[in-house]
Amino acid sequence: MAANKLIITAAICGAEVTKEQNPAVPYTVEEIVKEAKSAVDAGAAIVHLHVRENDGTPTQSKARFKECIDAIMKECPKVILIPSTGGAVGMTAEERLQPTELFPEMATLDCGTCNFGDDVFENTMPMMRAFGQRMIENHIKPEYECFEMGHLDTVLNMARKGQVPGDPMQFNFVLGVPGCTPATVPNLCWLVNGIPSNATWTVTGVGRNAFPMAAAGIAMGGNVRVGFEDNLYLSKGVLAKSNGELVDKVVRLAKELGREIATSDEAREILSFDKR
Ligand code: KMH
Ligand code: ZN
Repeated sequence: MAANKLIITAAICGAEVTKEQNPAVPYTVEEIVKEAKSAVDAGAAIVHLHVRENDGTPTQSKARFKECIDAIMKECPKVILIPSTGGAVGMTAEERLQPTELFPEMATLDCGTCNFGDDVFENTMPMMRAFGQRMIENHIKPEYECFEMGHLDTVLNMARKGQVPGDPMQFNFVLGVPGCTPATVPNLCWLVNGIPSNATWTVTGVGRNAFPMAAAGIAMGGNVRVGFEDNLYLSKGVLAKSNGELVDKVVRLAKELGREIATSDEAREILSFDKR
């Protein structure tokens, strides 16, 4: 039975972290493929994808996404890819939407404006309606990214109005971004209690919250995201050498807590890809 298995997502690159912080952060296509493969080999069913120019500059270029997606799919033909439509802080909606033109199985849809460290990550209602419309038209299953408690209500209202793809919804609760909802178990429980009964969810803990939130997600029957986008350390003061190391730690936690790991095809079943 796939239903109770744990889906691990690896957010291998992100838009904000740099090689100065951890030399293993991937920029080039080859580095991105290597990191994706390390994560998949360790047990990730899904890769959440941002891409960079060779010098590390974040980009939402359709051509760069295509190059990276094609190269990853050659090495990991089964993996589910979730390209980002969040991009980096300050990008326009048109820039951010480019990967949806490649008709991925899934893409992120960010559910509201929020502080993001010293910056503001802008997701106005008109922007979100445009993103929802695009995903409806292109039959892309969104992963609804909630950085704040209020983001959940926002996207549930949009779903009721048919402005974003509806049932069954997949949420990713990203907790612990500086300036957003803190990564605590009560906050996670509040969010999980608010989702529709047929929805699925993932938790992402940022920075030092990565593994405590992973353990909570595993114990609560949800799914887990880890990766360099969210956290660069394997343990206090020890940089992870690869995304695979971070995924492997989640696999170990899951084994200790009695959750089996879902393959990519099992993840497609759990996430109801047939209803896209
Ligand atoms: N880079 C963050 C500002 C997403 O991928 O949809 C936004 C982000 C969300 O990473
Ligand atoms: Zn992202």
